[in-house]
Amino acid sequence: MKKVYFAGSIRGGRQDAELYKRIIQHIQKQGHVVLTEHVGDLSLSKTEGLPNREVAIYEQDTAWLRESDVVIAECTTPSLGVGYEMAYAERFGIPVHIFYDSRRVHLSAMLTGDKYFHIHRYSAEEEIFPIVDEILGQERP
Ligand code: 6IA
Repeated sequence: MKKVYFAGSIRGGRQDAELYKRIIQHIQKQGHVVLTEHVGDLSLSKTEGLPNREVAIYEQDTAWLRESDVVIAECTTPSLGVGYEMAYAERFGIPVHIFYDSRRVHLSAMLTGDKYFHIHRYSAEEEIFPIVDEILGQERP
C-alpha cells in the first residue's frame, strides 16, 4: 500500500477534473491511499474558498507531500500550485511522475528539463492506467 499525493489543477482550471477523478479512483481500486482525493471532487469550484483557509490548505498539503511515497501529477492543464508541489516534492526526495496529453499541451521546459522528474506523455487516456500500476508496483529506492 502506497500513500499517493495526486496533484491536479484547481485554480489553474477545472476542465480535467473528471480525468483526475478517474485516475484517483483507479489508484484507490489497487488498494493505495490517495491523500488528495478532493482534487477529483467535481463540486470543487475554482472560485470558492475563504482567504483565511488558505494557510491551512498550504500547511496540510505540504505535510501530505512530505509523508507521501510518490507524487502523481496530471499536468495537461497548467497550474501554479501543481508546479509548486512538484518542486516541493523534489526538495524532499519524493519521486514525482508527471502525466500530460501531448496532443493538447507543450509542457514547460522547467519540467521537461528537470531530470529529477519522470515524465509520461500520452495521447489516449487508457495509456495512463498501466503506467500508474507500474509506478505503484515499484519499490521505493
Ligand atoms: O494553483 P492551483 O489551485 O491549480 O493548484 C492545485 C494544486 O494545489 C492541487 O494539486 C492541490 O493539491 C493544491 N490545492 C490548491 N487548492 C487547494 C484546496 N482548496 N484544497 C486542497 N488543495 C489545494 C483551494 C480552495 C478551493 C475551494 C479553490
